[in-house]
Amino acid sequence: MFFMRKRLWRALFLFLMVFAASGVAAAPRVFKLADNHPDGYPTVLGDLKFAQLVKERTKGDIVIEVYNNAVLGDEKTAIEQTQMGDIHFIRVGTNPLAAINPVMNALSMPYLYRDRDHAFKVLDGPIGDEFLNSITRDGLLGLCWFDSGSRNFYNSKREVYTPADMKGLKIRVQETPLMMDLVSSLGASPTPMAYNEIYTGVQNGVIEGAENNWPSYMTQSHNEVAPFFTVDGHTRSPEMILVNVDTWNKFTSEEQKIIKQAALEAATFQREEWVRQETDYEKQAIAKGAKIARPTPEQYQQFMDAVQPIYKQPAYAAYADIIQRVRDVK
Ligand code: GTR
Repeated sequence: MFFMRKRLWRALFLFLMVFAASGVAAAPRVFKLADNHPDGYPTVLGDLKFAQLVKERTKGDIVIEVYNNAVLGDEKTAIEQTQMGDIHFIRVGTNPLAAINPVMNALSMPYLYRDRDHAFKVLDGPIGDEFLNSITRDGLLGLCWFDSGSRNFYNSKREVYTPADMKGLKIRVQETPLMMDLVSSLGASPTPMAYNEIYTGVQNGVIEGAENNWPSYMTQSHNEVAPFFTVDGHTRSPEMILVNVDTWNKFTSEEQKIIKQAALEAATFQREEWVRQETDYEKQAIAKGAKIARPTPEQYQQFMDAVQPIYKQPAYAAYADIIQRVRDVK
């Protein structure tokens, strides 16, 4: 009897050893990441890089599936679903996030950054970290900062060199009061609308233009309906990968370290990809007949002057100290 049992244990032990050596792993844990951009867009490439690094470094245990092209819903809905945990990760910018946490406005104020370098010094420093963490209040945690360039106006009607040229234009904006205030301060008429409705919106005259960076302008084919593009760089809406806080808390601290590190490396990759694609799309826009207006320094100053009253509005003056800290970053 005793020998029988011993043999049984040995057989079981052997079986387990063979099983472990065969590399049969436990079923992977699968998570969803939402992005509203098409295949090949810099943020989507960044998302995929992130997913790939996490999968490699957890030996296939954590699998992040990238659902781009807004297949999980428009940006507003996708943010809400990520807050609820139906979506686990999302790539999104400060403008759409301001709808759930207005402090995000502080990083999207018009003509806030001197240039790209300044923006990344802010985002990669203590201020950027505070923002990645501040959104935990709303069930989300930011993991890294992606590049999204600067936003520019474009329309179907005429060349725009100064705020006076903007007068009365119906411009689509992201669904946030700051962007509405910005467009109003330039004398145009803001219309909040989902991203994927812009093209037909311009086509059927509900709006006459919108504002965005080069990759968005071109990948959404907005150049076809709104060929007058003004390089005014009125704002940056830095983008992040965020994770639902409950999802995050269920990871072990070792896994959290891997995920955070993967996000940071994916961001480095994404920023390089961004610069490359931004230049390409600008060239493509010109080749495809977009009429590019580049305001002179004096005209540019008119845009800057026109938006200054926004800084005094109570909703944004509330963040005057953060805004000052951003400006002080050298
Ligand atoms: C893009 C951004 C999108 C979306 C879009 C918009 O630059 O990457 O996530 O916010 O702008 O204007 O709706």
